[in-house]
Amino acid sequence: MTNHWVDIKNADLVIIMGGNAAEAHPVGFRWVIEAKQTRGAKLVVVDPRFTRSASVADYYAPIRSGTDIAFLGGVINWLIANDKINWEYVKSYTNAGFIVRDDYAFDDGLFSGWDASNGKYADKSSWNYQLDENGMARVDDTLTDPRCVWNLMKDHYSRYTPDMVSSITGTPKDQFLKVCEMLGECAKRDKVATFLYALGWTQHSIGAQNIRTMAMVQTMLGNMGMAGGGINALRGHSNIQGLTDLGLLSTNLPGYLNLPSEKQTDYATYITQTTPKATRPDQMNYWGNTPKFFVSLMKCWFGDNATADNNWGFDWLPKWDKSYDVLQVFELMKQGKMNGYFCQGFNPVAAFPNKNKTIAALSKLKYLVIMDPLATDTSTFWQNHGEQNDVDTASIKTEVFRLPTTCFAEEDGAIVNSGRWLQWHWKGADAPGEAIPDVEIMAGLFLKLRELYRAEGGAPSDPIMNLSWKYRIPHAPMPEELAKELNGTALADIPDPKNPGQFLAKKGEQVPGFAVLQADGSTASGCWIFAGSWTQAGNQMARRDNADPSGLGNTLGWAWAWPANRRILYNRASMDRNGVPWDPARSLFKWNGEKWVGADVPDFKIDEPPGSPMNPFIMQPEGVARFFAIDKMAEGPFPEHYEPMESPIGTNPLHPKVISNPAVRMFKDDRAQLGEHDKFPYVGTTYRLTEHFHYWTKNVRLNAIMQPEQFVEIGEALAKEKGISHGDMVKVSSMRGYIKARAVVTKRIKALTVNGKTVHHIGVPIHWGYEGVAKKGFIANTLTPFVGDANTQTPEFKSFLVNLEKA
Ligand SMILES: Nc1nc2c(c(=O)[nH]1)N[C@H]1C(S)=C(S)[C@@H](COP(=O)(O)OP(=O)(O)OC[C@H]3O[C@@H](n4cnc5c(=O)[nH]c(N)nc54)[C@H](O)[C@@H]3O)O[C@H]1N2
Ligand SMILES: Nc1nc2c(c(=O)[nH]1)N[C@H]1C(S)=C(S)[C@@H](COP(=O)(O)OP(=O)(O)OC[C@H]3O[C@@H](n4cnc5c(=O)[nH]c(N)nc54)[C@H](O)[C@@H]3O)O[C@H]1N2
Ligand SMILES: [Mo]
Repeated sequence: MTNHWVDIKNADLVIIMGGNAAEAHPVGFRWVIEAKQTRGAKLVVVDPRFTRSASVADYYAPIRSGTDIAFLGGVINWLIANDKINWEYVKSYTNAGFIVRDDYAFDDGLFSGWDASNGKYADKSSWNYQLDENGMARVDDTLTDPRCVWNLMKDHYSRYTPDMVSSITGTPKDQFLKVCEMLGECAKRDKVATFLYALGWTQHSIGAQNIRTMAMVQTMLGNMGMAGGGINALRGHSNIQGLTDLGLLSTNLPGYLNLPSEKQTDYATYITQTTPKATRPDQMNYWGNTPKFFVSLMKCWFGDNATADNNWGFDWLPKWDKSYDVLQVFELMKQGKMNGYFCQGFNPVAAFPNKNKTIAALSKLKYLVIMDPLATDTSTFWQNHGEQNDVDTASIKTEVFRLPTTCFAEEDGAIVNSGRWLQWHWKGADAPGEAIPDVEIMAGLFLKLRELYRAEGGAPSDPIMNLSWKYRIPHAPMPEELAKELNGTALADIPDPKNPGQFLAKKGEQVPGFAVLQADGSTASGCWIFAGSWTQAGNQMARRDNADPSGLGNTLGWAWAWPANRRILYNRASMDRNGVPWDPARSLFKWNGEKWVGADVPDFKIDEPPGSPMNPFIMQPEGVARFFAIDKMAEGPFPEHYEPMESPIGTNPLHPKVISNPAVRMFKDDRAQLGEHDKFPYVGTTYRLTEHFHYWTKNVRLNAIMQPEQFVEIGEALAKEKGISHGDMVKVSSMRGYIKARAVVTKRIKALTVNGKTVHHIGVPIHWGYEGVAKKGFIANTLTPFVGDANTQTPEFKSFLVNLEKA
């Protein structure tokens, strides 16, 4: 979230699109109700299904799954055509006026740089600004240059007319226009909208671009940096925010630093390529500090062994040749290229697409280690469970080890919530039986490996032998020790450059924040964005002061938020260039003559006076929000509507030659397993229910009683056409396999008219399987295709093709 849970109460308009917060985030959803009750905010829900969120909405519009870029691209077109823009914001704080290179082009579904022979965007250099002789981007503040971002954007989305939008999305035109009008109101300075989204947007082959399109709308309206605004990803698992913060994605290091690639063979190349240079004068360009964060990380990991002479241990880091996302890993496993797999708090048989492929892949392993408090469907994948998992046990040689772990309620620690708040918690009970914390299992494994390397040698041993391991009990590092390490310490006295003779931190002290981190090895920090969470003043995450002087809900004394305890990101953009808030009722700061003071921690130099040319989007080298995303995204600088990989219409009304996302990565066998709409005419979409949490609450009798068995939701029109009644058993099949389930015939899913054709959705909740106390069921992911978003590789769980029969 750019903002945070409580801040939702400050919105005038809440759009839930690409999520179902009432069901999946019922506790946080209270702030939506708070906004409705205390300020008369309106709630709009756009979803293929009339959900529990929709049931309390002021306005609901249906949409075909996988077509939100068409919808929001249409919103962009409508906002421009109807002049519903916060112009001063757009001109001051965005790249609207930046001039794009002459060789950038878009034609018939493809952007410039497409290499037809390789089926790739081999060269993205044209997706960039024109630079002057000093390397600064050229800008036309009047927005008249035909090559400026604004005019290219206007042109790009002019194709997204209300009729085209309705034809692609199936949203009736009047309903689409109603949402445009409600959003258009929020171009006013004192009206702010927030978008709440989750998997309904991310689980698509164009997922990341769904989110970009919304960010563009919010930027046009001037809602970024505002209390009650922003783009708000409602995260899933408890602490999944912490997972990405700590760099558990395969090409990341902690704090969103890049892991070096195999092309960056030496430190100088890596650090130069990953440290951006400002592309406009006088900008903060915060990532310019990358060397400080990187060196501090290496000092945390390798301690005294990391020195300037050995480039802080750069050679000990793995270098990636490709992304090792879970799709990639299971593909390699299926190809027999992996011996072992550690499965920690993950139930891939149930959770990952194309269950039959997952089973085939696991069957190729020599060993599988399950670290989990429970028996999962993955831990017994080798058992024949009848029709639900019809495997030949005798032919599977995989040895399975089960290591019982504790769960979060049985240990102390911090959890990072969607609003980036690190909240410390204390264990509620001791773990039963032989369960031990994950950390102890990993520590034990490390110590054993190091012992083996010590005794026997062998390459590559350096990363393990050089790791710093200074915990009081080596086989059981304490959560407190780990938390302090993530914050970081001064390894020498750190002089204060502004006050000679004084120090920002003394040797051995916890650093007060990331501004103190150094690139010369005199500081260590395990995750620079967490610096400030455990300072000399103690554990900031355990703070529980909910005083809220501004009434905006920022409660700066409650827990601690990264970065720097800031609650609303880009908050300098809540004011005009002269420091006047766009909306006095949402004022976050005042300039007191020396610095900014107020209801949040400034996302800006605290002593940079009003009127300065420094822009508020400090993480960008040009300091502004991007409508045009320079050379970053896989499929283009402007989001474009592409059909799901399995399209119910088999064409793209905008450009029939390029139907689906051309930049997706698909493995050969999986492409052969894509279905066509003549055989699989219905849109399958998967989702969760309040009564279950994924695949583990089926072990809990009460949850199992509330939602005992797999069902699928079917609209009345389709049920009638197929002669299916409420409660019948049905078979739902895709190119990957089939499931059997009970039919729930509902008014909540309506047929949509798409490109002149009737399209039906079939809703498939995801929670059952063959383990647990709930009724044994099929695994929903038997149906889903093995393809991910082109940027993130999040699987396309939300839109695929199925057929339906009475069982
Ligand atoms: N009770 C409960 N709560 C949970 C979980 C749980 O298992 N149980 N899981 C947690 C986790 S890990 C996560 S990630 C979150 C997920 O939170 P959500 O994303 O909110 O949950 P989902 O039910 O997967 O799907 C959201 C909605 O997206 C809609 N949708 C599908 N396709 C599209 C589309 O193309 N466009 C639009 N606009 N909408 C679409 C679906 O109809 C569905 O209503 O929930 C978390 N909360
Ligand atoms: N078709 C379809 N598939 C989906 C989705 C969808 O919407 N549609 N959603 C996807 C999403 S967003 C998610 S997040 C995944 C969820 O997929 P998983 O993460 O695989 O699902 P969970 O059942 O939450 O499994 C987590 C496991 O962690 C264990 N666990 C709990 N606490 C601890 C702990 O402290 N330590 C260890 N080691 N284990 C612990 C639990 O017992 C459980 O078995 O499913 C994905 N799959
Ligand atoms: Mo999730």
